[in-house]
Amino acid sequence: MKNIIVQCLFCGSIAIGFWTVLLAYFHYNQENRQLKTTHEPPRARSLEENVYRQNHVSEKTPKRNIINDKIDFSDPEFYKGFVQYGLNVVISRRLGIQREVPDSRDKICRQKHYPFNLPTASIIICFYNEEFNTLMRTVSSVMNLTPNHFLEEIILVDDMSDIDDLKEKLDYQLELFREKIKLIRNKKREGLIRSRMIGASRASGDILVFLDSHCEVNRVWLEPLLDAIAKNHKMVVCPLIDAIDDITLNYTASPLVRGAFDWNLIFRWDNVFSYELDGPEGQSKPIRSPAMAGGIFAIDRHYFNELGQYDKEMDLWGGENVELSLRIWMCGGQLFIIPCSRVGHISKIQNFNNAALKKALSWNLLRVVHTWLDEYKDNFFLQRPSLKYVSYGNITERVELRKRLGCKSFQWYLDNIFPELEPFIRTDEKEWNHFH
Ligand SMILES: *[C@@H]1O[C@H](CO)[C@@H](O)[C@H](O)[C@H]1NC(C)=O
Ligand SMILES: *[C@@H]1O[C@H](CO)[C@@H](O)[C@H](O)[C@H]1NC(C)=O
Ligand SMILES: [Mn+2]
Repeated sequence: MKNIIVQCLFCGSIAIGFWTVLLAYFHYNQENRQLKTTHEPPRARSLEENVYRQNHVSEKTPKRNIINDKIDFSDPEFYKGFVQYGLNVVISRRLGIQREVPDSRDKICRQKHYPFNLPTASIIICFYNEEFNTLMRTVSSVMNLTPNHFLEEIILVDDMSDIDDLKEKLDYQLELFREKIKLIRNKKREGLIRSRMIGASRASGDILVFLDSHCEVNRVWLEPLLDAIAKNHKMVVCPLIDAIDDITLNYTASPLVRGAFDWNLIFRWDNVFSYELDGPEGQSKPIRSPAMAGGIFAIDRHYFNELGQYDKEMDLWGGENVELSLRIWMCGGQLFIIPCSRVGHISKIQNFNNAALKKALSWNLLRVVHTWLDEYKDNFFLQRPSLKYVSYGNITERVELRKRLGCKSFQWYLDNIFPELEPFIRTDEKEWNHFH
């Protein structure tokens, strides 16, 4: 079933063009909507990841029919907006620049108290051609739900968007929040990874908190993150990502999950062992996570620099989350998901025929493989044999960073942090290429 759908999507896009793909997507999407509900992960980065997720994570998801009669799929405004922004702009415009979302925290979390004195935070939000209201809801939810004395600033990094809404209209809107907001406009397209580094270099808060530009934070979202880092500055923490549906924009609480990946180094969500939730902390207990999903996490600013920020030779996006996750664990840090901190995120379907994104992802992953995987790099190449002799630039600096930080081996990471990454090899590159 999966293959048939994916092949239809793939062939359709070549033969009849993007509109067909989009139609097929809605059909597919509606058929599979039940699968995409509560386990909606955090970052659906590509079609192959969606398919992967639906096959690997969703079996346990309770089925819920959420096809909404009120959505007019033939509305040209809806179609145009969906192609441009990857979400339902009709509803987004209706919701406007701020709204309230349901409190998705566990009861135990609601009773927690956090110290009044915590480090301050710089919130860094990078965007590229984001829908105006969606971006503004990200900003306004942070402004509304973050205690003023913890909020050093919000740094918006515009990676050379070319949409009119994001020019004077954005400047005007931001005037309302003036003092706390810095807007940086890149002079050339830098991609997400370098844009985050640009944002971080301009930050002055104690803690850097990275958000995507299509998020809405929940109540008391920041305090649990700051508190965890205040106790251990080498602790890197992620909120639990709730799902904002790309079609209805409804907000749904997510169950506890941990971040993982397979030998393709493609991120996925993984179940949390039930024994980990025993004890008085129950559903509020921080979850040790082998990997982070991507754009949404908090890290001590000095620690981020000490740890070597990001690999600035990486392009656009992809792979940087796995690279940072490995670096954190292998070089003496820790990575946890804090379930009392909740941030909603719209999982957008990616433009799955974009050659530039595909190329950047391979390039980035190869840099991770050659820097961090030691003798296990062969497992990656068994999955992706066509990448074996592909160039990945100069990694000398990253290899030296690894030495300088005295990082442990990938074997150590497998033994201690991610024993569930089985040395099971399945050569399915052909299939993988269909998805891309
Ligand atoms: C989305 O939320 C609204 C308001 O809470 C509700 O009326 C509507 O039925 C929800 N739609 C779906 C598809 O769940
Ligand atoms: C790779 O980069 C390092 C420094 O980052 C430099 O010394 C070296 O010459 C570079 N190697 C090549 C082949 O360009
Ligand atoms: Mn995102």
